[in-house]
Amino acid sequence: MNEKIIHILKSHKDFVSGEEISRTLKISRAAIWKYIEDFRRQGYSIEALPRHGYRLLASPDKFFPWEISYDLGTKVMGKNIICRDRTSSTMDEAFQLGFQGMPEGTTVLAETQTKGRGRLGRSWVSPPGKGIYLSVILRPPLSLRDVPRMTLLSAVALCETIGRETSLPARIKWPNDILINGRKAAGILTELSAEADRVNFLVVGIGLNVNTAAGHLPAAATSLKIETKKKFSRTDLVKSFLRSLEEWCAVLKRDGFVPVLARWRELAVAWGQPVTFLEGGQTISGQAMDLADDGGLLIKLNNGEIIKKMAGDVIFAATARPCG
Ligand code: BT5
Repeated sequence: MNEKIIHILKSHKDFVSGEEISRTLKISRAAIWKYIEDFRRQGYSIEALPRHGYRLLASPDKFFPWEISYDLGTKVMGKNIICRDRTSSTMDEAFQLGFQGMPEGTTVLAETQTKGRGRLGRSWVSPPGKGIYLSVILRPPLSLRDVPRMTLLSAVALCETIGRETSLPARIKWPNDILINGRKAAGILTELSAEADRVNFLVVGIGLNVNTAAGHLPAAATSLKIETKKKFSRTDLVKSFLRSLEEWCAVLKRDGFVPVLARWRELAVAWGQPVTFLEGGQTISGQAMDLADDGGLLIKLNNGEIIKKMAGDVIFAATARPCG
């Protein structure tokens, strides 16, 4: 009912009468009033005038399922949305839901995470109310070998979202970072539940620094606000990302990975640049050459040999700044 009432208010630029809401939703006007009071307690600014009805003036800067679902327009992504004020990690919650059989596209969002994680046990700094901490369940018909491609696909969707919504020059750094002007604004984490060679489901996690101040982030990080001096609607960004993810998943289904990889290559930084590659305490120096068709990174060593890496961290020698 929350969703229906907010959507009616949102679809009227001006007042909408209590009578009309009551007629549409078949609930009493007293019940509507109770919902309105509840919304106000949650931070909504709603004007109520006798003989005019209700008018939505402002929505709070907070994740609510009914805010994400308004005008979302997707068929799968974000059809089930769970919003938490605080959680250990949206990955944990999404995994629980995945095991319970929740469908593809189920999305968990949190205002903050107490144990937000990156790869290899690293942590993801998740200041409250400023960033996007999102996990989405995917159930693609993929073999284990092809799973890294979903990280690439998600990176394309997120990078395009940032570009579209902010006009910032967002770029992908292999395999899972989104950089803006050389600093990390977002990271992507893909985890999976699998049996033998069969993927049950994947969880793709997105951490994006939106309105976060520099003092709340690691030194090599940035946020959309730091880059633009402007505040962005986290809800609009989430919606835009879910649409983008759905579109790219449709491309994958229809045309395979070739167009995804092509777009990834266009959006990526580092081609031809000298890099240092870190993996399990080992360091390799060379030149980042290209993306392999399976999502691996091709590195030309100083002796001319070309090797492929499937996991690890890239450091640009030019800046000597680890962005991972
Ligand atoms: C990643 O790991 O970049 C993947 C991050 C995924 C986070 C999302 S948030 C929603 C979902 N729930 C979770 O618990 N996780 C996902 P990795 O490549 O390992 O990078 C981790 C490194 O990024 C850290 O060691 C820090 O150096 C840096 N870092 C941590 N927090 C950051 C932040 N907020 N912004 C930029 N860099 C950060």
